[in-house]
Amino acid sequence: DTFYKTLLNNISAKKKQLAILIDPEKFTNAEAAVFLKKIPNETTHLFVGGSTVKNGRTNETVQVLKAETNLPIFLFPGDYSHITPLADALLFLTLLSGRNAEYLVGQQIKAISKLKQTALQIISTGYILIDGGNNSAVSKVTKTEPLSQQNIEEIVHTALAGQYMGAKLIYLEAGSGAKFPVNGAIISRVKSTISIPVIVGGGIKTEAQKQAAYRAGADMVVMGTAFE
Ligand code: 1GP
Repeated sequence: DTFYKTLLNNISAKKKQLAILIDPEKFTNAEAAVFLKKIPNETTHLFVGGSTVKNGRTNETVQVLKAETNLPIFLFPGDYSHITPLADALLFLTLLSGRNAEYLVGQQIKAISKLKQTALQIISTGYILIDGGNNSAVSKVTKTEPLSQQNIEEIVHTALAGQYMGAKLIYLEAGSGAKFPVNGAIISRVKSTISIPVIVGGGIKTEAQKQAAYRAGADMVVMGTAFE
């Protein structure tokens, strides 16, 4: 679990972490080197994933990226079929905001036969979908409703339940391309309540939005659309 330990060490050292999310469906192999030059210098992680990715495309994307960068590559799968052994770690997501058993535990069980053949470091992640003002792909694919940004208590309780269930990370997700990101009041309440790292993503497009998320307590910010 060296990648998780590094993440915790960064937090102890007060180093804010930035993951750039690459959606294999929107990524051109030939432009990998150019893409990697464009992303911010302070990038600490690459996440690879999307809600709908064609068979084999994640594998190919990770392979191309691996040849060009030493940044750790974390899988952020929309479906168990996206898992590839070529990445470094897997965010083993459970969609705690929803009540669809398939995304709470079904996909996770389907993933096991793939994981047996890999050395992927597996990081249990409580994934909480929060309303970002658009009909997110996550919501459509999983057939679940996001939690309202007004209902901070529900979000905080969901995050703490995730921690008690054994999650090593909590991911507050407004959905890719969200109109508005998870607000700072939510991030800071979650951060002050739980004792595991908080990742925040969805709709963060500007430096100011990124800094606001960090100030509120995000240990890691995820940006995708801004660099597509
Ligand atoms: C989506 O949190 C990520 O799963 C990133 O969202 O594409 O809006 O940056 P954006």
